[in-house]
Amino acid sequence: MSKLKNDTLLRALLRQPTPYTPVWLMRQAGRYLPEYKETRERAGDFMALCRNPDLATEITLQPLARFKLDAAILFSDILTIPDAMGLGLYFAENQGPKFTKPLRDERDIEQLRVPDPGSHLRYVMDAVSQIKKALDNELPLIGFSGSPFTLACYMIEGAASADFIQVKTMLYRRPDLLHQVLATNARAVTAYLNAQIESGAQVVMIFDTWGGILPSAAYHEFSLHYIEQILSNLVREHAGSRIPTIVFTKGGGEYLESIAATGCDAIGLDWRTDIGLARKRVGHQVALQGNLDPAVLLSSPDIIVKEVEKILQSFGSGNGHVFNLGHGVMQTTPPEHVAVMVDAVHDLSRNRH
Ligand code: 1CP
Repeated sequence: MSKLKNDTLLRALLRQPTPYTPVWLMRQAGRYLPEYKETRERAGDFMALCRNPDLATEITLQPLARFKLDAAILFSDILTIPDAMGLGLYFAENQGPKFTKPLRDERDIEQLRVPDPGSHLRYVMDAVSQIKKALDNELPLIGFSGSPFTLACYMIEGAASADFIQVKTMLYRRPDLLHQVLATNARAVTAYLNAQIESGAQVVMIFDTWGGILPSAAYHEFSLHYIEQILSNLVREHAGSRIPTIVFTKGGGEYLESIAATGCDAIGLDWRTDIGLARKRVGHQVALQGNLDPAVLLSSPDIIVKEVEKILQSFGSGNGHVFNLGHGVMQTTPPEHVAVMVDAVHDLSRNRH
């Protein structure tokens, strides 16, 4: 038995009965909140926030003070792993993430090592422990990592990209080299997530933001295969509780059956997939998380309520749904609209359980 006061997220992820549909938002802490911008200003830059457990805790709690969310998510970033591998992460103002030493040739790849989560990534584990303590068993804490392929995209390009041409070029010209990066990343992600679980994360989510850019066969070979490897090496039970896992591949709607077969507990759906059809395909195997189009939150309260209702209706009655957006909250989202969404999910889902 969990001592959590609100365990609806854990129960829904394990497809157990809940009184209502739990809800949280990808990127629920971030630049759409004025209090986030204020704290970030104080810290100087984004990585300074991640590296300081007091500030990471403060920011994790900010959306929980405003909205009746059913989960907290660690405030950090997926790129902490490549940074700990020595690639030199930095954020240029309004330009997204960059690396000073991206993987440029075979030698760089040969030198790549799995970072020890207890030393190079100690600051993340300290943040997890401190957030867990601050939550005081009110809500579950979600830990996360990028997928090996999504991390490789940034490590090889050296920055965000619209088309990931260098990664794809390596995939076709030197698949052996890309596999070498992915195998190292998979070991790094496994150690990182297991350390987050040891530090107190009660759910873990793998963000495969860029798996959807690949052709189907390449998706299975270069992305899903490594996710499956991670899942089979994760600690699935800690302190007497099952640790549910969520896999989110943006653009992965075609692959639901093969994602479900990896052994994850839940699949995160982006906004393109019909959640009712997804449930028919894999709902007997896994829970589903999603999948309101983040742009709906730019509309108006009455439209938001209608769109929430459509998703709840499409999923239908019963267990196994965690409400979320189909991708991260947009920066221009009015915070009041998030409150409308969260309250609508709770109010409109009670008679479906
Ligand atoms: O203040 C700022 O300027 C930094 C903006 C920011 C924030 C708020 C970045 C830089 N990362 C984050 C936090 C973050 N990143 C969280 C926090 C927890 C939460 O509240 O949900 C999480 C889960 C992430 C994960 C992440 N980082 C992903 C996967 C999820 C997704 O959105 O697809 C990816 C791809 C990144 C890389 C990254 N970090 C930051 C940016 C702007 C980006 C995207 C770069 C790109 O466009 O390719």
